[in-house]
Amino acid sequence: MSYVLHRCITSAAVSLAPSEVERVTTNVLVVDDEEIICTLFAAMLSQFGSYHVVTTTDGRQVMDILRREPFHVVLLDMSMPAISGLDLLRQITQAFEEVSVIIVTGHGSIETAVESMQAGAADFVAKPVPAAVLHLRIQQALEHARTRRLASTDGLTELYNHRTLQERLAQEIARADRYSRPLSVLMIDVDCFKVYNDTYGHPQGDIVLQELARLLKEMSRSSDTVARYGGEEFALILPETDRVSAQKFAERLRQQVEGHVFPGEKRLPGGTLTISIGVATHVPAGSKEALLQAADAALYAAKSEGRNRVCVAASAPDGDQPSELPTPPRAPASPS
Ligand code: GH3
Ligand code: MG
Ligand code: MG
Repeated sequence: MSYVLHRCITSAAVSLAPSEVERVTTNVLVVDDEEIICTLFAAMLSQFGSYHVVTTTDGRQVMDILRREPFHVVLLDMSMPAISGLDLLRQITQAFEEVSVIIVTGHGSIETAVESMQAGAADFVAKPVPAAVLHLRIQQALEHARTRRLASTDGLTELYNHRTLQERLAQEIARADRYSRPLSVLMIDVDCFKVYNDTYGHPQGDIVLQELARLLKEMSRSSDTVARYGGEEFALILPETDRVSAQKFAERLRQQVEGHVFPGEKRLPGGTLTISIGVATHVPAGSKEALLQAADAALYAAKSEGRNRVCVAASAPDGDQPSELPTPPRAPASPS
């Protein structure tokens, strides 16, 4: 059998550090073409706190397993017959940035270690590895991932923060230019949010921002970047999305928020909480700043035209004017 589930949830055998206590169970996927190593690692981890271990001897199954179930850590063998450990590592880190991959190999060299760390591995350990060291390295990788998550996300909404938005946008623009693919950006601002805060207080306003963030995330594709730009402003990066599709998607978002019942919204102007959205589409070789500026100008237009509406930036690469809006559909949101 190449895909085995080892449930290693035991009572804590060691005293747990705070970050370990927070995480009730750590899901670990062990990938090694030798069945004995898989069994050994599962047995080793069963000694320490709560690990839920799944093993596979077939590297080609890894991406499917990761799509089916969330894992915190992958222990990845470097040399397997069916697939290169390095290729698999790249695939995992690209598709699942929240997963920490620890490379485990019997043929460790400095070059391989460097190469795998450059490809996004969280750590590199040589076989044979004592159980206590394996446990420690996993805990360090988790702590590192937690720090990275804190640095890249916004504390209130848990969306990406402004810095991550800028980094992602630069990457997506480079990708769009390299492959001549469409790319759009939405700038979103809550309408009359000051009134809401003045009426119910900031803590209640915070709850609305969290709820709104959840809606935005829920309606986006897993390949979209959903970020809090600042205050009550959000920004979305939509790869593979041209101007017309971005406009349709923005209109769907606007309607969803308008229809959603937020607590106390009756006392807002219009009796419901709404958002305004500016849409801009990347022009080949255009800059990140120009794209954000265009989306911001469109948002400003949406505000001045009365709020609770979508405005599209004037410049478009193909000169194709968006037509009247029948609603949806972009492709449905895929689970992230
Ligand atoms: P407009 O329709 O023109 O956007 O009006 P507005 O009232 O939303 O805009 P304005 O810029 O006047 O006010 C923004 C409000 O958003 C005021 C500010 O206190 C609130 N805000 C910004 N960040 C937060 C936050 O983190 N939590 C809460 N509760 N409120 C916030
Ligand atoms: Mg506002
Ligand atoms: Mg604002």
